[in-house]
Amino acid sequence: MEYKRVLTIQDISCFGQCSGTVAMPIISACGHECCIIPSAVLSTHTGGFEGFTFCDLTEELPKIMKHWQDTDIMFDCVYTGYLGSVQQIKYVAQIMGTLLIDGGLKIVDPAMADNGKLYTGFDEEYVEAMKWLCAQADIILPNITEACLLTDNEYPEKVDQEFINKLLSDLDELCGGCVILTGVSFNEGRTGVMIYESGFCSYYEHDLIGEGCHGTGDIYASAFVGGMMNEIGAVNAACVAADFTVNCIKGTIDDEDHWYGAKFEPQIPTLLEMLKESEEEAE
Ligand code: PXL
Repeated sequence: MEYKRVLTIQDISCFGQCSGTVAMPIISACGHECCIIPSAVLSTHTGGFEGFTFCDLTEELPKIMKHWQDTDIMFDCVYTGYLGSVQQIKYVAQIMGTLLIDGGLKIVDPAMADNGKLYTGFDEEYVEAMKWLCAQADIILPNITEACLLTDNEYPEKVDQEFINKLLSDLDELCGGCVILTGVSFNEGRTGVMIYESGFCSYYEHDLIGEGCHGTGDIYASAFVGGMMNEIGAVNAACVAADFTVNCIKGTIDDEDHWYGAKFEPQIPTLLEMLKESEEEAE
């Protein structure tokens, strides 16, 4: 396995196990250098805490990019998560165009909504900008809510195969690369991930545990990026990331005091085992 250099661009929520504080340890544990451009620093994430602090770092983005450009610091992959504004999305596109090596991978998690609702602070203009960024990506990782927003489909109470096919085809039209659609549930107590790549579709179903934990989208996307950097392919990376995320939720769900995030750290050894197995199979 080649050692890769990944750049993640997203916020650092200092407490709450999401975004940057999840991406860096997981990608590093997968064996790769993980650098960050923090888009903002918050005292906690916005999902359930009151009175959190927020320090916007938008205008740092082009400055950091310029310094790295002058220093010849380049990346094998840029992975973006939660971004705070339309201006940040524009800067991210510039960074991808400037700091990625030839053939480098653009992975966009359009982290902006869940359970039929946009996160606090996002609006229609932001959704339009995210559509524009996804159109430039090699791989996008929306959940069903984000996928509906990106394709102007109404968020359904329940999905069926026909709706998922339409959503995937609309997403393919938007992105043209690989689509990893998460939270696709056809059966009670089960959920899964759809992987759509070069006209082929695969579905990986797994247990649905509880009502979902905060930050699990970031855990999933980070493990997926780790898998892609280990060159196990999008389908294997999507399956390994799903199993890892389920393990993280299982290890957290009984601890009521840990409502704000998922305990991913104790599961890292199993992630590495699953990656190793996948790598060996891929050889
Ligand atoms: O996990 C997504 C996320 C990331 N960063 C911040 C958030 C959220 C979700 O609410 O509030 C600041």
